[in-house]
Amino acid sequence: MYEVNSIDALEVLDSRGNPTVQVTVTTPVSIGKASVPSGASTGKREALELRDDGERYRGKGVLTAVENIEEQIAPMLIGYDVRDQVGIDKTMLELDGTEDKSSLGANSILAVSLAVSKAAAAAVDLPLYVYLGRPNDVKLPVPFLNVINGGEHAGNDLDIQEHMIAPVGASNFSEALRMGVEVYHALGALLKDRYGPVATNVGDEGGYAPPIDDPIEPFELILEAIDQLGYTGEVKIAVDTAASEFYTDGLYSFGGKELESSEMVDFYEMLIGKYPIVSLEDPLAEDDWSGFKEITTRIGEDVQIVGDDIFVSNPTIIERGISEGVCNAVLLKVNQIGSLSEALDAASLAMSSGYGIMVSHRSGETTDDFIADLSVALSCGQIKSGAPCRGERTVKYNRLLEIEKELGAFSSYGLSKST
Ligand code: 2PG
Ligand code: MG
Repeated sequence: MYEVNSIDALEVLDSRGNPTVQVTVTTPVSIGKASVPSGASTGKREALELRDDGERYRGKGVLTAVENIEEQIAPMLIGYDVRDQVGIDKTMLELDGTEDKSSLGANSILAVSLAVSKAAAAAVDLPLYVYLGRPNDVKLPVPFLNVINGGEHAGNDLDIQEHMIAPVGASNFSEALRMGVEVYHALGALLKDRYGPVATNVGDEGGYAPPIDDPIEPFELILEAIDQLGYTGEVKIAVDTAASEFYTDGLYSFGGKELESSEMVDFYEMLIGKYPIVSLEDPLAEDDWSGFKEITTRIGEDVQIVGDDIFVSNPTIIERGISEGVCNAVLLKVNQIGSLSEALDAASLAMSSGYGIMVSHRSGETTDDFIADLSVALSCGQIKSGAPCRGERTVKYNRLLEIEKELGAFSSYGLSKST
């Protein structure tokens, strides 16, 4: 009843019009379908996303990954019990045999891994967030909504990649989403008023991409939108700088200047003093471990410092971070590590060490809503899935609305205790 009957793979498109892998796993009683996302500002140590190269789809095709699933992974897994997630993932990792999953491709392995978990949840007739989670502790996450895009995700001159709002003062998820959406639209009106309609064009993650280059201006605009609606103190601000993207030879090319690591930390110290900022992700570059250590020591008590490119959701690297006192939270992206079991290991490690966890989408997404259930299963209290705009982003937030309704009085909302 629970054995894998078939595994089918298909090349489909992501939100940027690039190919990605979709997998359907069937058992005699269930179907699980999953597709994998893809990043633009990727960490160097992420598991390898296998692309075909050549002319087709400008080298971005994934037919080799599809073939690897159908010809190597599927024959190996037919007959396995889908409830044995760890065993299935381990079998795929052994078949791949490389550190970075470069033989089969992390996109092949992850697509199967996620589809297996969905087929298992359906087979035992449980919602995915219950199947993956802890039934006596269900928390709906604070949505970190990306409202202004920059960096690699937008065609403007902002160096900071993501300016987000976090409705931490809401009493439940649906209220948080509503408040966030209202701020998003108020901000859109402000931008249109000040810079013309072109300023409301959106970037890869659905946040506005206005023609601004001053790194401070987005914070002023966001704060104005929050205050205008009377949400002062209830809706806070968060940042993903993605600083690896502008770091060369030990210097940060930021806001038209060349800054040393500690000058970047000075900038953040000023920023958190002036604006209601609760979280700073990748404030420094992935190779600047001493800078990360400095920022965690200097302001880690006052603000969440999230490691994305520096940790790449990899338990071994997170372990090093924990032992060196680097960051106090982990960004969790399932495709950075390439299998569900390893992503869950990364989450357990972070949790047991008092580190926060923010479950995250990628800038190239699909309409798969897996991460919504994952965030509730982990009860980690935080998710970022881009702006409340564009279907591949809102599908995750909409799934959380469904989960909240389903849980009724059994759910709680908000940041977890460690954050
Ligand atoms: C990030 C992500 C998602 P990308 O840096 O956190 O917002 O971007 O998927 O391009 O790495
Ligand atoms: Mg990031």
